[in-house]
Amino acid sequence: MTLARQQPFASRRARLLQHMGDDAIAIIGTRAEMYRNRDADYRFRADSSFYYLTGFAEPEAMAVIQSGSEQPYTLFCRERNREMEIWNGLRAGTEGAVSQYAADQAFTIEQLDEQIIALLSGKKRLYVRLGQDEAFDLRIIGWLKKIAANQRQGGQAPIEIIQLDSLLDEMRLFKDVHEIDLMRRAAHISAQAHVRAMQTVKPNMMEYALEAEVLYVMQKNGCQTAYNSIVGGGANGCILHYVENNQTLKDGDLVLIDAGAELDHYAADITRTFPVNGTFSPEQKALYKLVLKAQLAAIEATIPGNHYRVPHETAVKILTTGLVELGLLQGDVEELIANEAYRQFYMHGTGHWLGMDVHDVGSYKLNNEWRPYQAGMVVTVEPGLYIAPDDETVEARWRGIGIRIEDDVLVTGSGNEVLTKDVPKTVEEIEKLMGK
Ligand SMILES: [Mn+2]
Repeated sequence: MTLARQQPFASRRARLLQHMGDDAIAIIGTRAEMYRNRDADYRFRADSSFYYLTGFAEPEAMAVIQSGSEQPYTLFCRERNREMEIWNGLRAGTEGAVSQYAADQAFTIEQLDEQIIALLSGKKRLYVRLGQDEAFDLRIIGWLKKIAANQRQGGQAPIEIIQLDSLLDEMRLFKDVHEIDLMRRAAHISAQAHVRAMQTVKPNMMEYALEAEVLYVMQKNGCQTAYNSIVGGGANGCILHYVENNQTLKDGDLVLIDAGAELDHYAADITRTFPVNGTFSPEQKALYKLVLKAQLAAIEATIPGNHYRVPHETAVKILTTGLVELGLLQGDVEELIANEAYRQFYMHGTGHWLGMDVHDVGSYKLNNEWRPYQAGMVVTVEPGLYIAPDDETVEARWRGIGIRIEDDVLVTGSGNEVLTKDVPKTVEEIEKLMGK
């Protein structure tokens, strides 16, 4: 990373410092590599909030940000080590932490315990992430004890300890221009991946083979998957978190793909459902059009002025009305909504915040009320219908159909922008793309 690329991270650190106020210090780390089995590691991925503030993607690092100092940003990281770098790749080291990552000063991660005492002493407020990593919680307590033991030598431990995530989550909820640019690109690459899946699917293909087509586009464009992909044919589409992806895709079934790319720590999250043989059956088409109608209306409701839950309420109303019209539910629509009868077929919410994490941080309520949409928020809109294969309350022809349609929506000052618009979703567009 060059210093110029540090600009978005530096401005986030400056904003965090403003929120923290005087005499405050924040400490945030990113974990070590994790073993997958024996001596093979999982691919490392930096902690989202740590990366958000630092742009530093190596394992085993700790950022300390303090107000009222000439050197507000200290980075602790792994030191350079010729032998380790030959085996495991280059490291920035303490010198790179300053020259490439704009740290005001840097120490090795091994020096953390000795250096942190001086940094903490005299600060009134300590912002940390508590309750997620017990070893780290204990380490903080150890530091505080050490300062307390030095009181007669003038040591002053912080008086208040505050959850750092309460500040960072709120900052991360509102995407800056740098983040929006990355999310647009992640969304576009993910859309292309879904297009490829529609173009390559064939009856008797394995679900994992179709998954490979999706992953191919992501990886070819420099992305990872943001989460484990769901590729479910037929009734597997009714299993909300189906990830086995090891069954045969059958002629006449739909396939549901929920897959999104992660580009430079930013996620996309798209679901499309389409016929394995390229043509929707009448029942599939009826349910699909209903889900699409609900999704389009929910997207339209994802605008400033509406609160978080309006798109969900909009989708539930349309789905319930449609289910009554198709004969899958019987009774009065208002009553079916009030007693949540629709949950037999639609049992999840209509969306979630999206950003560095696929289920991104940020509160959904303020003062116990659903919060309003505001410019810079990104949310998924993903209604679905899932008719269980053994549901004897409906005619046999509906059973085993699972449909979800999901797009990523950026709320703007005047409305919204669908980031994932480059993958088709009407029946006509899909059938045309699939060559029918
Ligand atoms: Mn989602």
